[in-house]
Amino acid sequence: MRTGYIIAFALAFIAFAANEAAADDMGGNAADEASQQHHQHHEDQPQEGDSADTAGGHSDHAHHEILEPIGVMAAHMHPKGGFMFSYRYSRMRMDGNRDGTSKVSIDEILMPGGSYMVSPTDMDMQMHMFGAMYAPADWVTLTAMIPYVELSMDHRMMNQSRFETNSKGVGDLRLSGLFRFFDNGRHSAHLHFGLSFPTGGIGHKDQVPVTMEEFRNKRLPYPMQIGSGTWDILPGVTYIGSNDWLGWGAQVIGTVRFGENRHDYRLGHRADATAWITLPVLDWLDLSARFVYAYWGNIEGADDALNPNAVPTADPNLRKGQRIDLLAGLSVTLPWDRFGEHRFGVEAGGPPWQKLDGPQLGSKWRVVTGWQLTF
Ligand SMILES: [Cu+2]
Repeated sequence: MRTGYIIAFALAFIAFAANEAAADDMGGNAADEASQQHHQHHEDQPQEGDSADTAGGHSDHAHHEILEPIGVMAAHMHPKGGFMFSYRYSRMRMDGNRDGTSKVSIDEILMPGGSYMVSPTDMDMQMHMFGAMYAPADWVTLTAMIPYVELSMDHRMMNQSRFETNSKGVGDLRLSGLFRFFDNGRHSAHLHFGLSFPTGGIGHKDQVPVTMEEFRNKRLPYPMQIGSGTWDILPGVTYIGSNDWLGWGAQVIGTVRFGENRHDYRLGHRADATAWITLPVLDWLDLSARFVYAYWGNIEGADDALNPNAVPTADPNLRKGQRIDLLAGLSVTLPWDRFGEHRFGVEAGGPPWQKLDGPQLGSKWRVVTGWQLTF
């Protein structure tokens, strides 16, 4: 299946990159002082703090040395006074409709075979996520994240003609506190208490058909809106562990929404669970494999500006779903230490399984790349 190809491709790319890197290492020219230092951090146990250098800002990065895959948010903490800035670009491709675990064809959705005038066919979701982390104390790290989202959805109508709608804008600001409640060097765990602010727009409009021939600038259906419109709380827990040659972790985060937004609905609650392993293969290169499970509920209430009989995306009861994604990743710690520590990561994969209250667009693949700067 296509998912298999994506994962195989990602693994082949990783193997190729690792091979190139190993060849480089043998040449000896890439192994400068700084990267040697990093190598030791990788190999050492977190608490050993072995050299004078590590007594500075970098020492407590022990927790940082085998880092989580780039797509995982807030899975590590920082030592007191530590800062991090990050930027992630992610993209998800959705293609084809599903109901339950099976595919549904356009002809089964559109009249006369089905009951709708319009059906979505595919969708492209892009997100630019800006993040910051700061640790006022060793046991607490504060995080802020704000996304800029671009959405594009293709449709087909009963008369077989096609149209596309687009929306873009700043999404919901998320502020979280991470509180460590366990740490023995090899294993640590923290709780998340987060709040999502309704900074993202829920009134995005574009040209949509009101009849087969006439288009008007109208409010877009739920999946084309950028924000939730409600204040949401984000409770969670993360566990991370490592031994001398492997890192691993798991995280569960909920999104619990309250009240109703100004368009008289609230999005379904969410649960996101993930588990990963990270293998440091070189002093500057980590490979990762990750399992992701996501659940999201149906919408409560309804936006009166939308007609759920015209298109499935406007039906608040056709939003619920569950999905498993398998992702392969790599992350590179860049050798410049002067302005903090730079790390670049990529993660990609797709869903071997998804179950949707449909017809609803299914996910095909996703990729996230990111850059992190730690002080
Ligand atoms: Cu960080």
